[in-house]
Amino acid sequence: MTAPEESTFADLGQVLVIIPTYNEAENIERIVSRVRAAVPEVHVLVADDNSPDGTGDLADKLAADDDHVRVLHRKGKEGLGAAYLAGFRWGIDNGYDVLVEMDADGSHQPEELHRLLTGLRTADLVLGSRWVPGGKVVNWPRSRLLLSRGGSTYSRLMLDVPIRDVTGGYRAFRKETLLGLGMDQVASAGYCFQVDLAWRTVKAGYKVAEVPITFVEREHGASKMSRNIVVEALWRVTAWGVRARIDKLTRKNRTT
Ligand SMILES: Nc1nc2c(ncn2[C@@H]2O[C@H](COP(=O)(O)OP(=O)(O)OP(=O)(O)O)[C@@H](O)[C@H]2O)c(=O)[nH]1
Ligand SMILES: [Mg+2]
Repeated sequence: MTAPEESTFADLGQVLVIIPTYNEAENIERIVSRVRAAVPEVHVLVADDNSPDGTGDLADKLAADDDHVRVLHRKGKEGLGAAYLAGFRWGIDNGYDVLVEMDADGSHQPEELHRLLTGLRTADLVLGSRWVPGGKVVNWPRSRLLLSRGGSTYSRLMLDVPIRDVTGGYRAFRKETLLGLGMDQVASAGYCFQVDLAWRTVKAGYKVAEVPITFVEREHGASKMSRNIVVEALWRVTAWGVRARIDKLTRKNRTT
């Protein structure tokens, strides 16, 4: 006889961990089983963009053997942001209360998920953070470290958001936060998707908390990071920041 499943985070409601995938055949089985082992009560949604390497089929096999695993098959590669938005909508429509973002490549360790969920008891959005005390990055070259820290600092100053790791993608949202931040107006698809969501959450007045994580560089599979993605993100964050400053000045002039 198996013991009844112990529910540690029942007070938060039903939790869905969304894992977007594009060519993650080498990683998908391992990451899903790590999530299931780390917090057995959560459900997993793999949001696959019709990966040519067969990730979607592997995910279907996992779903066939485990009723806590589901797969959202999408037409083709549309970027991580679009996959998350589709996953959030699917989760909300299917009655989930907490939506978690997690990469497939092992950078976001399922064994640290309990930290994010614990943080969500007193916050509306919890960010797994590399740049708060206790947070760290394992196996990154200096160039990537500088890029990530620099990108986060630039976004924080430009957009005036009090968050140390604003580009990170290991996050837990309450459903109400996603509904209240104007999810349907988010157009960013790539790297600045995370900055966009965090900024909207702060602007909408929600409480954001950061918990330390150890981010581990991917061991298997290819990176989807490119120079174009970085340039696009930099450009967008700059445009958002400049627009926000102009709006602020215009409002001030109107009232004086
Ligand atoms: N569904 C979907 N998932 C994507 C897409 N692009 C990236 N992903 C997934 O999003 C997650 C993050 O992508 P990564 O390639 O790890 O990006 P990164 O962490 O910035 O870069 P590396 O870790 O260096 O590869 C992974 O699970 C990817 O498979 C996409 O267009 N569609
Ligand atoms: Mg990665």
